[in-house]
Amino acid sequence: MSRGMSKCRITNAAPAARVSEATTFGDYAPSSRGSSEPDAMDPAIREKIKDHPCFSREAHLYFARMHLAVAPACNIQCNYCNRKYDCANESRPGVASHRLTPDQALRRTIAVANEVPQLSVVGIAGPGDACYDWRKTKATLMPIAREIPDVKLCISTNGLALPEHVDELVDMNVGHVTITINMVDPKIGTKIYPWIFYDGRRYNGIDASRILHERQMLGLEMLTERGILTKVNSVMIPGVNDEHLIEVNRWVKDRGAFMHNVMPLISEPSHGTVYGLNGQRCPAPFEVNALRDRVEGNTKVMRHCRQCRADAVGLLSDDRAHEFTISQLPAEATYDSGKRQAYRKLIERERRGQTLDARDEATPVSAPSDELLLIAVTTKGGGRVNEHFGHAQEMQIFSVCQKGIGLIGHLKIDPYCLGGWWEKATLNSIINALEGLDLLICSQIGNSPKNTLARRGIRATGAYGGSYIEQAIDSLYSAMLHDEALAAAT
Ligand code: CLF
Ligand code: SF4
Repeated sequence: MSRGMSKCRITNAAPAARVSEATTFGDYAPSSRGSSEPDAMDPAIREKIKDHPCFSREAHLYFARMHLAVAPACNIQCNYCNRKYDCANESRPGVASHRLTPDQALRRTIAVANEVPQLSVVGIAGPGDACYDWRKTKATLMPIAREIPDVKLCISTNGLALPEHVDELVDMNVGHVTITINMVDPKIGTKIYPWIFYDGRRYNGIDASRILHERQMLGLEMLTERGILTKVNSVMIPGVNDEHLIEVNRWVKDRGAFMHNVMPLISEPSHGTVYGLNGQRCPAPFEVNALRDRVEGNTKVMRHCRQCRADAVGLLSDDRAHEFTISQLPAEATYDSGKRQAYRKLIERERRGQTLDARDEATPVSAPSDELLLIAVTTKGGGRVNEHFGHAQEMQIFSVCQKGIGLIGHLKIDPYCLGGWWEKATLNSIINALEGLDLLICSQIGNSPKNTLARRGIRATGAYGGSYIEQAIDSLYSAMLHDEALAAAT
């Protein structure tokens, strides 16, 4: 606890934030989100989110989604999008997806459902717009609903073509919809959207943004009326809509949005987007985090988004898309629910005794201190400390103070331990990326990296392997306050 209110930097959801890009921590103002009492949640909503990895932070520890890249066409132009890449609203630019036919999509879904026990949600998130490319979206979701009735269906859309499909979404039992809403003021929209294609013609400038805005609000209201759970994604574009997203949050909350996901703009010249070519800067991780703090409370705020690709498969932290490419799919497959049902029973036992609400909110800690620490945790999922430092591909970053424990974001890294030998340069990059953190909790760590981290002021411990993450943090934090854990942490 030596550094007390550390000046720490938060990395958050920067999708390509490999440590080699010198992601660091700093300028973090302690979050006010550590409410000690979880919101009372409507049991019907709790039921809807309990196994959706995006709508519940807790569920993302256990459950996986898969995306089907069946909808390449789009009806608007965003200045952060280059059509040779996936839809930047729901995917990581620069990663091309396999475009699937509805038939291939069904075979892929059956293959994944048979092999990935965590699968709970099938979504269509581009590569264009699921509602505009409606014929393919519908032709994909209907047979999946028929053949695999125990998966949840989800789509993501820019909202322009949403209103005319809301009733069909209800009929198809699509329970979760994400709308990307970046503005509620069409003047600001003109800086984001050069044109839209609507009702058989192209609109430019303020007319385009006004129509888009009206359709987005109408679509959101219609979904709310019909009981479909909605999440709003907003791309934070510094100097364009960053402050304005507070207003966006108010509008979408008033229209029933369950969750708001403020995502950082991804913009590099090599992507060939308008913003990339114009030098539009991306928000720093601490800016994203500060904005999320400001909208927290009005709606639930998503902090665990990975801005995943349009063909992603698996836990949000463990993309397995490469195992299910078109060439690997069996010509025919029959759905077998065995693995998934066995896994669900296991997870129900695992979750017993822990309330979903409590783990979705900050967990109050017992320590009587207002000092704040930043902690990196290595995990393979399941909410536990269960990954070796050398094998980790991602670290989850938590803050802990008297108010509670809060997930801040994640840091993507390359594993430095490769089958018995070390990649020294990779290890150094990881250690550099952890600059500003106070603690590292992992299932195991060698003496050499542990000592190197200690020299950089980061105490590392492998003493909590197998524990639940929040319990490990709570124990360590409390023990440190009482000066009892120094031996374990050094
Ligand atoms: Fe896919 Fe989106 Fe449904 Fe999730 S993703 S369509 S709501 S099932 Fe999730 Fe991926 Fe973030 Fe999207 S982590 S980009 S929020
Ligand atoms: Fe690109 Fe998606 Fe915007 Fe369409 S909605 S222009 S695919 S980012």
